[in-house]
Parts: sequence; structure tokens; C-alpha cells
Amino acid sequence: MTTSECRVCAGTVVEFCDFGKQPLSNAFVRPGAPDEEYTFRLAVGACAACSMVQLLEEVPPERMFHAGYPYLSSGSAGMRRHFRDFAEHLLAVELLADEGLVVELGCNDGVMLHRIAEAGVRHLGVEPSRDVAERARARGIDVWTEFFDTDLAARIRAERGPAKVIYAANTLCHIPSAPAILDGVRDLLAPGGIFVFEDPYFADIVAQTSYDQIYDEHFFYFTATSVARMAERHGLELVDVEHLDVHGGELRYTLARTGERPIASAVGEVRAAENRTLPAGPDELRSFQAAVDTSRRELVGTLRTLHSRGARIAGYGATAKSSTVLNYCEIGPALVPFITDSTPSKQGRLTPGSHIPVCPPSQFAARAPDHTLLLAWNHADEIVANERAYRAAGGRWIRYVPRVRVS
Ligand code: DWN
Ligand code: SAH
Ligand code: ZN
Repeated sequence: MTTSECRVCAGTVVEFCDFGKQPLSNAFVRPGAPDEEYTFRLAVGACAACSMVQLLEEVPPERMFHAGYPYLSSGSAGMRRHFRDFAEHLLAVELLADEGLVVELGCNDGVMLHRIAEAGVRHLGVEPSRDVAERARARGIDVWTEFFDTDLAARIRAERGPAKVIYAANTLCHIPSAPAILDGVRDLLAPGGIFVFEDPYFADIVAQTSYDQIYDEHFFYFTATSVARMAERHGLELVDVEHLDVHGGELRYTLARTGERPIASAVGEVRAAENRTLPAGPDELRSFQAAVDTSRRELVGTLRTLHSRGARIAGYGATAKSSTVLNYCEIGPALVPFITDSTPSKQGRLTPGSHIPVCPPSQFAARAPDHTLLLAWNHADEIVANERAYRAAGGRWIRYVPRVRVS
């Protein structure tokens, strides 16, 4: 068990869960003679002073987010709908007849901003991963291929003026220097402007033992309580919070400069619920490691039993999340010979660490596995509906969140 210095308050972060050495979740390997893979120790702790849950060891951002970063946000119909709905909300509520600027951090392939651009609203995407940023640009979106930080915030303000809305989906939790970034956000906001961000909700991770949300890119695991405390330290205030069903359960946080916006009742309600239900600190959170290890035992037991009976098993969705599951459970190509994924730059590669070949969806139909491990479980409704024929032909899905089950 180790400790580290809290990135929010410089207090002591005490470890409560350890996954050992792990590769980078999106570093898909070329088959042949793979180079030695970069690894780091994946362990999570909670700050005894401010309650922020965070990794104990951080990976340099440039190692994770670079020209070849493979994840495409537009890869699921559910997420395309989710971001379109949010863009429509902004257009209807926050940007009415306004010349305001919208800045998105981590805009990826432009899944949200393309609607804003289409509506003719002034906008800027900040996206350090070059290939995905190019995809956004090809859709008519203005993108800077850079890491957002306080210097960049000042440059945006100087060149484009203050922002009415700053948005970050599944991005703030990726940035270990997020607390410092909040200073940049505060100074970039126009009077009355808002910073909206959404990230996996730690309370959902605990409730569902969805430990696969824990990987290199997810540095912070936010709650309304920890976010409200972090915001206060940077002249910002948590003014609204909303639970989202996407990506296995997230919270959408709205921050404004202190005193500039009324505080919605949801903030107090969610914080009170966290007080009642979330383990209070690192000592109480140690039961999470036990739940993770039970889940691992059940999943490995299920796969080994099926394999010993001669079942042919595949995986569905070479997700970043699956890196933690496959490597922590030591599931390799002997148990799961291939994983299907629709992302072109993942296909033809091997999964990081576990070295399972990634194949295009056409292979899934052709190879007709008996059982399929649903690694993209957060997109289950969409995938199971699209693969009706697989189930109708007798194929079975294996899930592991919140419990291991075959159906
Ligand atoms: O936070 C993050 C989220 C937003 O995206 C990033 N750090 C990295 C990434 O995480 P992930 O890889 O776990 O995300 P998803 O959205 O669960 O990935 C789904 C994967 O499954 C993609 O590779 C696409 C693939 N897929 C597919 O092959 N067929 C997805 C669907 C819906 C399908 O029908
Ligand atoms: N917003 C998208 C993408 C999430 S993946 C979605 O919700 O689907 C995380 C993204 O954040 C990656 O595209 C990565 O390149 C980007 N990112 C990482 N660090 C960043 C930083 N400091 N500033 C802006 N974007 C960053
Ligand atoms: Zn702290």
C-alpha cells in the first residue's frame, strides 16, 4: 500500500485498490515483433483531506494522446445522440441570440461541436490527438491541436475573447493538472458563463464494481463532493449536477464563477446521497478491492468452464476499459482468440498487454462464436440490438457489470 500527494489539495492520497503493472489502454500493438510495451503501476487512492479519488501514478499525457490516438467518439449511435442532444440544449438555452463563444476541450472527432458549427455559432475545439482532430476539421470545425492548459486558456481569450460555454466530456478526468486548469477555465469564462463537464461517476463505479473504468487515461474519479471542494479552491462553484446513463453512469457538472449563478437543488441532493452511501475514506474503500477480486474470480471461472467445454469465445469492443479487465484477469488469446471492433485503426492490431487480435465486424459474423464477452458493456443496448441475428442463432453474451452473467 502506498501514498502520493493529492493533485487537488496537496494532502495525502491513500491507496485502496491496486491492479499491478498495466500497459496503456489505447496502445494497440502491431503484430509481428512488438516493441516492448510501456507499463506503469495502476493503483487508485483517495485523499484523506479533500476526498478526491485519483491514480497514484500518472502517465505523461503525450504518451497517451498523440497523432495515432485511436478512439473515435462518433463510433456509437448512442453517443452521437447524446452529444447532439447536448448541443441542441446549448443552442436552445445558453446561446440564444448570442454571439457567445463555445470552447470544447477534448472535442475528438467533433461529435458534439459539428452541430454547434452547423448552427453558425462561434466555437473552438482543443484536441491534442492529431488524427481525431483532423476528422473534426474535415467536418468544418475549428480545432487547435494542443493540450489545454492555463497558457492556452489565456491565448484563446486573447485571440477569440471570453467563452460563454466551456465543455469537456470525458476529458477533465484525463488531465492530472485539472486543478490548475480550472484557473484557466475561470479566466476564460465570460461573465455568467459556465464550464460543463461530464465524467464517469465514482459512486456508480463502486455500486457496480465497474473497475474497468480504472485505467491510465482516467486519472480522477469524481464525485459531486470532491468536485465542489476542488472548484471552491479556484474561485468556481458547483451550481448544477445531473446524472447521465452513458458510459456506465456519469455525472454532468456545471461550474460558474463563485456567486454568478444560482445553485440548483440537485447539488445538495446528490452531495447528501454521497454522504449517506459512499464509503467515507480510503479505509472504508478497501472493500472495493475485495469486490473487484470476486468479480475477477467469477469472470475467469466462467470463461475457463466454457472453454473447457469446447465453447468458442470472442470479445466485442476493444475498449480502453477492457485493457484493465483483460490484463488484470490475465485473459489472452488462448481463452478469447479475437475481439471485434468497428474502429479502423484498432483493426489488425493486438490489444495492449493481452495481445488478442482485433478484427473488423465482418469477422464476427463469419466466425460465429458460441459466447461473446461484451467488453463494450456500456453500449449493450445498441450492440445487442444490432446483433439480433447472433443471439437468434444461439449465440450468448457474457457480461461482467454489475455481475458476471451469461444470457
Ligand atoms: O473516456 C474515454 C471514453 C469516452 O472513450 C476514453 N478514455 C477512451 C474511450 O473509452 P472506451 O474505449 O472504453 O470507450 P467505449 O465508447 O466504450 O468504446 C467502445 C468501443 O467499441 C469502440 O472501440 C468502438 C467499439 N464498438 C463496436 O465495435 N461496435 C462500439 C459499438 C457501439 C459497436 O456497435
Ligand atoms: N470528448 C470525447 C473524447 C473523450 S476521449 C468523448 O466524450 O467521447 C479524451 C479526449 O481528450 C481525447 O481525444 C484526448 O486527445 C483529449 N485530451 C487529453 N488531454 C487533453 C487536454 N489537456 N486538453 C484537451 N484535450 C485533451
Ligand atoms: Zn486532496
